[in-house]
Amino acid sequence: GWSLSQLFHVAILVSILYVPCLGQDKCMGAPGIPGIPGTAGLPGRDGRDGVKGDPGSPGPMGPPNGQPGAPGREGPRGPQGPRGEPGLKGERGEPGPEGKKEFFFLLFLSVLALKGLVYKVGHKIFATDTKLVDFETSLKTCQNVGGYIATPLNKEENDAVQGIAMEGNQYTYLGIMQNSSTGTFEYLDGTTVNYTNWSRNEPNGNGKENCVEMYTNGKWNDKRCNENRLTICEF
Ligand SMILES: *[C@@H]1O[C@H](CO)[C@@H](O)[C@H](O)[C@H]1NC(C)=O
Ligand SMILES: *[C@@H]1O[C@H](CO)[C@@H](O)[C@H](O)[C@H]1NC(C)=O
Ligand SMILES: *[C@@H]1O[C@H](CO)[C@@H](O)[C@H](O)[C@H]1NC(C)=O
Ligand SMILES: [Ca+2]
Repeated sequence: GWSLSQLFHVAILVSILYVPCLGQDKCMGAPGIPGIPGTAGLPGRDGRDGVKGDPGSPGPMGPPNGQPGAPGREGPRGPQGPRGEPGLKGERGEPGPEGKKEFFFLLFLSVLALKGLVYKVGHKIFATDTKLVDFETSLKTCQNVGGYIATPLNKEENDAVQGIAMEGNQYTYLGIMQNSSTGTFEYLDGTTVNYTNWSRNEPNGNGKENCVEMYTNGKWNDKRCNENRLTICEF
């Protein structure tokens, strides 16, 4: 049987274990005895490389008569030096194809200007070489000097061409032709004329006079293309 003192000890033990838990839903047990430490784990992986260290101090000076070291790196660009003396003038080059054309054009013009055979109207310059040739030859002469056979597009230009024709007292062919299939008079690029100054009863060629000449009074006449007429070019 239980002695009174044994019961008393049990009561104390029960009160130590349970009284602190009175009124609580859960009750923490008493902490257990710490376990024995585990055995050491496997060694960890190597860490990342550390930052580069400072360069070391220069080594001791080599022995005398040693080899010179390699040249150092190029330094920064220096300031600009003073301007050099100008070089000798080069030989004059051959004129290019355009320059040649321009040269002959200017020569042509200056000779004609002296003779009073050049007229300037707006952006156009009209000039003659004073030669009397057929339509085809006039056309080629003007092309060869970088121009175009005279083609008056308004009264002012017509007056300028007339001035030259009157000065030379010759008729001149214009840059206008009759279209043989349609019968209309066209500029040489094929567009229909939008300015004319036909003489009375002209054109009257009925398709047989495909070129256009200007009289010394400035009026126009349709004419065969093989007559000799004063060449007047425009530029
Ligand atoms: C004549 O006019 C027609 C129609 O506009 C055109 O197709 C033809 O090229 C012209 N001919 C000439 C020689 O200009
Ligand atoms: C005729 O047309 C040309 C362009 O093709 C223009 O320069 C000229 O001023 C025109 N003339 C008239 C009288 O409309
Ligand atoms: C026709 O030409 C003459 C001479 O250049 C000029 O006096 C006249 O005004 C011109 N007519 C027209 C419509 O351009
Ligand atoms: Ca005619």
